[in-house]
Amino acid sequence: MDEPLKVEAGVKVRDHIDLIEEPETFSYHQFFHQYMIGNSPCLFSSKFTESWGSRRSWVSADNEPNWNHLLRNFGDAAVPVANCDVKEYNANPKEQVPLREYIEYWRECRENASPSPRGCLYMKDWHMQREYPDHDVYETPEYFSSDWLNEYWDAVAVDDYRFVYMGPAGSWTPFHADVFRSYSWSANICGRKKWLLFPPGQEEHLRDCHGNLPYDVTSAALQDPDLYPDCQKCCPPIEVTQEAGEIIFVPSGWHHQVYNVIDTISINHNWVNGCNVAVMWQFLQRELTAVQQEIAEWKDTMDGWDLHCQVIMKSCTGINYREFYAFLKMIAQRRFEALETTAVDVPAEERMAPGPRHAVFDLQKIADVLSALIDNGDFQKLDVETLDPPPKQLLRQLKTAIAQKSPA
Ligand SMILES: O=C(O)CCC(=O)C(=O)O
Ligand SMILES: [Fe+2]
Repeated sequence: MDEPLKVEAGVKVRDHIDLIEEPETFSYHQFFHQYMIGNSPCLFSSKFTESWGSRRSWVSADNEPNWNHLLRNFGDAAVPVANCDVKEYNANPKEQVPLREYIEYWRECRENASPSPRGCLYMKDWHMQREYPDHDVYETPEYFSSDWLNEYWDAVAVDDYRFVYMGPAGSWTPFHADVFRSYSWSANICGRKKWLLFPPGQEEHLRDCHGNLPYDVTSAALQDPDLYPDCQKCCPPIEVTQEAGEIIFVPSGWHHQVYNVIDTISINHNWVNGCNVAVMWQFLQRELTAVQQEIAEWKDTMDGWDLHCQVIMKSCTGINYREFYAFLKMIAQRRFEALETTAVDVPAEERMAPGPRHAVFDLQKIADVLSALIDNGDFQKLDVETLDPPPKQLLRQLKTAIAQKSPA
């Protein structure tokens, strides 16, 4: 079926989602409103990655991974490798191996053209950027630059949400939604991926008779109404093919399953900002509820049950309510500082540009979520007056700054 042409210059529809073709004519403002606020997926053409070092040095003339370059530069790095043939809960078990060893395996797979006895191995979630910050590999496009998640984790700890993936044809990532229900962008350095995307809420129809989400949405078991009673209600996924050099934007809370159609290397970031921090907060509340249900039987007999729930939440989810407060506080304080050095009389269309001009919008979104946090009964049980500053004081500061800096 022919897909309609979009009216906007430089935007086409391909595989039912927008393909943004021209960096020159696509503004941050457009991405902000249409895709981040709209929570709608899109693809960016390979023109957006043309200047990246990795698009040249990580790829050989025949568009295959440049093994020798990778070995020379990163051969000793310890990288996480998942076994796609083994299901552990709803993911694959991982082990750390030197990249050199993984590339050896990959080359053997190709030469033998038959499945390896070691299974289908997929190198994923390697924090390459953190380990090799000085290599000229890629630049984060401006569209994805309002990134509170990496801003916070860079500042407080040795952690980040910037990853490299490499895998042979047939390697894949099981059905999931991203950490904290963040956005993700993923750029193919070489290769081709097939994405199955489900709008938020559709996954509810994919729960089995015990309430669990599937590991593989293409499994024949989903057609069995005794096992998956609501599966027929689920809309078919949006199936997107992403070619070399293209970047896909996966919005918040969209479940997805991903295949490497041919040998593929990709770079991906997860990020949260003022457009989806409320989605993250909703997710954290659901995570806490799940922990509370899990240990409900000890609620009346255990000292410090609420604190205990927070400890479990931190270990399962990676963050708890106090840390979420610390996250909001740090971003707020950085925006206060930015505003002290920025003029406010900028034209409206520039106010949403990345950087400090985003600050008033960011403060407003932090204030909205902080109000909800302050009103939350589970948060109130956590000795919040000992936080520095106490949450209500931070909220007052936010409101004052917003009132002063908002254009009349
Ligand atoms: O490329 C993959 O295998 C998975 C990537 C993914 O899930 C993401 O970027 O959110
Ligand atoms: Fe993902």
